[in-house]
Amino acid sequence: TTPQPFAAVDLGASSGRVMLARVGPETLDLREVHRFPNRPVRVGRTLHWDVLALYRGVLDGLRAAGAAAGGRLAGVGIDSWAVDYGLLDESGALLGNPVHYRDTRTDGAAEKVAALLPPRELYAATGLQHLPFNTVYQLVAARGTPQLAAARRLLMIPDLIAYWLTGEAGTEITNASTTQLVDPRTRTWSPVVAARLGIDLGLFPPLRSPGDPAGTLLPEVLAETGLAGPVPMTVVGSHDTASAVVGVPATGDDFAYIATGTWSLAGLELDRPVLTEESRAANFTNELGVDGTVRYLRNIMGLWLLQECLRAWEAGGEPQDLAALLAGAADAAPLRSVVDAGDPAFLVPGGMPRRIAEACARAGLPEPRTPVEFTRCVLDSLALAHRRAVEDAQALSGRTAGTVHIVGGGAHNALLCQLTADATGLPVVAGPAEAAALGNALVQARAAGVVDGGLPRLRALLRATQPLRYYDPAGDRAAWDEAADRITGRARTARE
Ligand code: LFR
Repeated sequence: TTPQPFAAVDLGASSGRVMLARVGPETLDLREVHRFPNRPVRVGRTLHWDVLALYRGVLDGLRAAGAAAGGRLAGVGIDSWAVDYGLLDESGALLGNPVHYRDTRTDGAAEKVAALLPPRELYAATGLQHLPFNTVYQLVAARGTPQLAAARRLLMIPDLIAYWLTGEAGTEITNASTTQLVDPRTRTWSPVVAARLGIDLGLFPPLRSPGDPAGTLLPEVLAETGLAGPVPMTVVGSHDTASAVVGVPATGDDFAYIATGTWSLAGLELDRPVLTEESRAANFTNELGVDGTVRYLRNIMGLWLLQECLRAWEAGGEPQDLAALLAGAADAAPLRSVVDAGDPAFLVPGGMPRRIAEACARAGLPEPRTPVEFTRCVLDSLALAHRRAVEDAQALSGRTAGTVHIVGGGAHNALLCQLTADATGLPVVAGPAEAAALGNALVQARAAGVVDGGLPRLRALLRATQPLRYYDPAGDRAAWDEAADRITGRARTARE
């Protein structure tokens, strides 16, 4: 059988891309056909996503994918970051631009939610880690606004784009699980949580699962993109992290994964959620994965820390070359200055070098001064946070991990991969960097009958076709242990 062409749309917080995957029973070839920036826009006080620019990028990308595939696509799937949404009025028109999860409108919302439903109960019912921007906090923050009052429908970002492409509305389950309104045991809405928080579940169109059909591209979309119809859309793990975990090239189940990009999402794949009080205290999440799995993980600030430093240096008239910084950081003194990369204080944009330096000073550590020192500080801190998440996930779930897989953009960052191996004391397998797009394409190809089997079979295809890099733990164990203790102690004091 000849390989079939699938377009995987993957929208990240800093860029969107459309990839063309040619998939056959034994082949998987991925190529980027279009990449476009995702630049949030502040209007007044509110930070928005520029969702029409993203949609235009998707259309341009589908046109490029079609051109590269000879005008015909076997399918389209879309994934993006989680938690954010657009509101539609009665006619299906979008009511305002979706608000960015890093917007500060959710300040104080957690207290309001806690007054309605204590955090322990909320965790026992949904298994979701506390992130200040979870959809429930956004909805509580939006309460009383004319926009929410006028809304007849709520669509998560990938579901919104899919609605524009096909005219059909649904709520994809892996992404729905990040709203904090889903019970991970039943994998459906929790009416109790919604009722206690006064959230109308009727706003959400029906739930659907990866592999389900998602309609066909509208005639206007075919005209815009030059594609020959019909082009089916398939529901994929529309939360990018869910697709990225499909794209982890693991064998067996003795592994941890770290999906790195703007965030580091570090944890384990489980077949049932862990809803204990210890798990809540450790801020682990039970997001839903593809094929009935649970993504048991913790959010870590990720390469956002470095991206924001780069942005600050550029704005200050001292733009830096990333490759040179990484080369310098590899030779810089290790573990000199470290911060808690899980600290939500780093969530909002702006002034990152200063905030990192202040955090070091508060901990009695030397403040980084040069861009190279900041880079080393960020990477050491991320490696420590990776170690902590991998260890905690095992302790809390009773499962073990003999290997750490790093997928996503950070898989290209050799220093980060090596430091993660050193910090965890475990072998690291790095790649694929485009795990989310690959997971997206594989779920489509399986639904189309091009490949068959469960996640192990899809992962075997990844191992056979994608270049991977291997890092063995090295470095000074005692120094990592000591730094880890210091950070853990500090995080504990901060929580108390
Ligand atoms: C990664 C990600 C994370 C989610 C964050 C916000 O791109 O989807 O999984 O916590 O973005 O949506």
